[in-house]
Amino acid sequence: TYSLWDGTANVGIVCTSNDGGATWTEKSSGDSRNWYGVASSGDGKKLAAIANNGYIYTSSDAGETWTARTSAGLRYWRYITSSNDGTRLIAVHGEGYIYTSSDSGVTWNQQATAGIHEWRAVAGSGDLSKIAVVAHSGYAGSIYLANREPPVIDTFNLTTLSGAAQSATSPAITGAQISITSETCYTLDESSIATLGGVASATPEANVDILGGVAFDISCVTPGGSSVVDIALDAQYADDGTLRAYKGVGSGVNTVLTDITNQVSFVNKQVSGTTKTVLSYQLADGGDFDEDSTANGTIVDPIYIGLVNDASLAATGTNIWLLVLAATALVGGSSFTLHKLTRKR
Ligand SMILES: [Ca+2]
Repeated sequence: TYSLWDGTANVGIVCTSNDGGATWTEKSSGDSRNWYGVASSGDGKKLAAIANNGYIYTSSDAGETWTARTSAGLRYWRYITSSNDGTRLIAVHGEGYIYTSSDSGVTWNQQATAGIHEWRAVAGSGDLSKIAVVAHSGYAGSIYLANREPPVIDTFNLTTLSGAAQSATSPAITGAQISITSETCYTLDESSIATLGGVASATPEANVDILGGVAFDISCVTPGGSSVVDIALDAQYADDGTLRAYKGVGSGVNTVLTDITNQVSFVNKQVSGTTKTVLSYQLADGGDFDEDSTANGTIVDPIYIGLVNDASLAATGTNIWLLVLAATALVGGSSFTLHKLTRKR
């Protein structure tokens, strides 16, 4: 038997178990709460807990550390459930709407179509594409079923840009295709789309040629939303370890670049029947990569792409990349500095 409550009214703790419930460990969220529900990803790493007359709390390290997610408000939370991968969450409270998150609880969307009810519990399929929610009789009890709308994809071919908007010179950039996928931020503002050239100096690595940049704004239906971006270069690079991604501040030759390669992926895959190198990353309105730095319904994203021009490095890039990964795992916080040093050998 286990004591999950410490005996004091309105004070609770969170406990987790790694062995199917044989032994339990108390986890602190910073201070005790009147917990009402908890949900977990399939691997047990991503947890989300709700407090009565409190906030939603999330953990991405199996309950070691917790973050209060205040954007959904201080409410009489009653139930929370998680998708298998831990990215999607649905939470309900005792006097209002259903709340959903598609980014592991960082941002929340109010779902008003089912109305205001005294919600009690939620169940769903593994990806939470199908859900069932039950309401207590206080506001007319009933069972509600919902199917999640698939994410919206918006695509733009940079070859269709007018000359004035086409400042890059590398065909890999000028012939690229932007594709964004999201349920909340899925509209490319076509008047904002341009390719960027003219970055003549100040690359973080001496042996990197900047192929050019791509600038575009994304409109969101919900402020604070996020979008997955794929930029399919009009080229196929055999070794994705020779590609770099940068954020740029400023313009033209005064642009200051910051290496964000470790926060994106370069993958060769089929795009419209041709294998191309695709740069993929995630943008969030108000997140680190949003140039206006505010959750205002618009994501502003210039990104630059670089190519290591050292032929000997390119030929062995894959092996060096693995060494960098191994070294990074050892040194943790010093990884950025080591990245650059290792690659320059
Ligand atoms: Ca913004």
